[in-house]
Amino acid sequence: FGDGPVALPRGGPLYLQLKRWIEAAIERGAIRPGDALPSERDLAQRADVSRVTVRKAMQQLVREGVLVQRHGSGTFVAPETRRVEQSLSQLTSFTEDMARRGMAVRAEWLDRGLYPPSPEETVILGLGSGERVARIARLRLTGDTPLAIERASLAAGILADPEAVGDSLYSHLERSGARPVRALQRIRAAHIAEADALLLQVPAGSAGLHIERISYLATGRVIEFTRSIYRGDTYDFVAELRLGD
Ligand code: 16G
Repeated sequence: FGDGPVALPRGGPLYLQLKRWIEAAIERGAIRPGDALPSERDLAQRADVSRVTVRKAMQQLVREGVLVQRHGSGTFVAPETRRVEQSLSQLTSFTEDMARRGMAVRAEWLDRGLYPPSPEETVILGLGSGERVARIARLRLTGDTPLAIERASLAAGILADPEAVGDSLYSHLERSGARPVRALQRIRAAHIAEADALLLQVPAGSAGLHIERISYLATGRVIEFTRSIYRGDTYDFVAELRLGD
C-alpha cells in the first residue's frame, strides 16, 4: 500500500477511481486479507480527495464485502474465506463432508421442535392426518466462519424428539435405522436476505445458493425435506459428467 501519494486511475467519479485503486492494491497483494487500511484522513491527503470521497469508496467496498469495518478500530480487508468444493454425486452429510477435509464443524441451533406441518411439508413428507413435523434449523460453521443455514423438516414419526439430534442429523438417523440412501437436490441462485445475511456474516443481498434436498429411505419413503442457503463466496458444487449413450 505504501505511504506515498496515491495516483488514481482516470475516469468516472472520484470515489469510484479511489475504489478501483483500493481493489487493485488488494489484487496485487499490496494489502492483504485482515490488514488495516490507512485512516480516512491519511488516504484523503495522499489521493488529494475529500474525506467524503474516501468514506464513499470505503462504504461501497464494505457493502460488497471486500472491506469490513470494526467500530473503534478502523477498516480492514475482509478475511479470506477458504472455498469448499462439494461433490454433487454422493449422498453425504455436512459433518462427513467437513471431516473429510479436516475442517472442524459447529452448529448453532436456530430452532428445533415439533410443529403442525405446513401444507407443503404434509405433501412432500407424506404425513398422515394429525401427524406433526419435526423441524431443525441450524447455522453451520467451521471455526468462526458461518457457511450455511439449513432448515430441515422430517416426519415426527421418524424424528420424535428433535432435541435428541446431536451434532449430525444423519448419524442420528443412522442410529435409528433411517439414514437416507437417495436424494433429489435442487440448487438455485439467490440473494441472501437480510436476516440470513446477518447470521452468515455477509452483506445483505450477497450471492447465495439456495439448495433443496428431498431424501429417501430404501423403501422409497421421503425422510427429509431440507432448505438451505449456502454462502456463494465459500462453496463450489462440482459434478463429474460423462458422455451419455
Ligand atoms: C447436508 C445436506 C442436508 C442434510 C445435512 C445433514 C446439502 C445441501 N444439505 O448439509 O440436507 O440434512 O447434510 O448433515 O448438502 P449432518 O448429518 O451433519 O447434520
